[in-house]
Amino acid sequence: MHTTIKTFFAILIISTVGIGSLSAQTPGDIYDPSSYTGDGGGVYNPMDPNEDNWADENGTGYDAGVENDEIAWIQIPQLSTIEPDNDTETGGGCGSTDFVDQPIVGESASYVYFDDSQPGVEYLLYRVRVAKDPGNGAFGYSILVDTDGRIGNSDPNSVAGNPGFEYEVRIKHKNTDAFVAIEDIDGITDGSGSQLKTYDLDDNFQKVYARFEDPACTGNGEDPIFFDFFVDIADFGLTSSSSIRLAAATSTQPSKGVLSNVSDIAGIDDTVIGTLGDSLANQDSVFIELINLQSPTPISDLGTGGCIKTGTSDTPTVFDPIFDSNRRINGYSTEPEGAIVIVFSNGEVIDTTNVSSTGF
Ligand SMILES: [Ca+2]
Ligand SMILES: [Ca+2]
Ligand SMILES: [Ca+2]
Ligand SMILES: [Ca+2]
Repeated sequence: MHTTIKTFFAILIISTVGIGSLSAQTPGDIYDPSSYTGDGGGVYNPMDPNEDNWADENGTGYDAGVENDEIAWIQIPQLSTIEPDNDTETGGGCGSTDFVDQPIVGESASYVYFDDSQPGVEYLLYRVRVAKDPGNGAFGYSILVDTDGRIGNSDPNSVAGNPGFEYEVRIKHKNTDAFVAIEDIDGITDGSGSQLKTYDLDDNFQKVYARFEDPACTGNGEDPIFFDFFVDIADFGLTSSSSIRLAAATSTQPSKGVLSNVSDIAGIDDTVIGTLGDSLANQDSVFIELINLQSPTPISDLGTGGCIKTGTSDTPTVFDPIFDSNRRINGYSTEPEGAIVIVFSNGEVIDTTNVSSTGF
């Protein structure tokens, strides 16, 4: 009898290991799923809408040569075609804070998606691609958000160390108090933004095996992974008509916000920072360049079939002459109603308004 039980356990353990190793590294596998059970008593999980623990559209893993996702992720624009490996300020190359991508197949380092499919709640999802699973390591992964359409000198709250981001959505990964949080960082540089909302990491976060990464990291014994995470836009105080611009960054010190200790910025070879003169003279100027690739995009445009708007808007026309005694400035614009008009005087912002059907 004793011998029989030992044999049974031996077979059980071997078979469990076998199943695990077969499925452990299949690209598209949500291998660290969320336990999110939905808002309002439902079971809808925006990161895995069909609840099959697979990120791909078929539930079998990504097809060969593609990342055919169930969610229609939208790429966050990059300054450089390649987000290279080994461009981290802190942390190792091909490591857990090293963003990677694969531009040859059109796959990026960071993504966004808006989901308003459920009544009463509007989700904003983010995805970033890193070279290595951090395990239980303490790292930070953040999306920096501009919500007022201003960055650099045009943002009155721009300061050295934060060129105009109003919010940070950040993952504090696998520490004693891990979370996903929305933080108000307007004018804040030292990572001490005020938390507007925190979510349990087990609920609002999942890990997925990616298919693609920088080829230089292939074969290092580590698999590239996606971090998917999400928030409710009401927790920012935003609505689906609010316009945003986004940049992603990692940190090796997740006790604070990412701007206090950037490891890797998505969409730029960080090793060129400080080597190319004014345009990329420092971290702030890189963020400004990245954000200025984007036009402020309504959140409602970030759903299936949407995109982040790019390019610059037409210069508005001002009715002149303008005298010192004028209290109002009027004009018109070829941009759609609701477009933001910013009025400067000697480089200083003196007022903003919106384009209406009759001008501004
Ligand atoms: Ca799924
Ligand atoms: Ca990188
Ligand atoms: Ca701003
Ligand atoms: Ca980078």
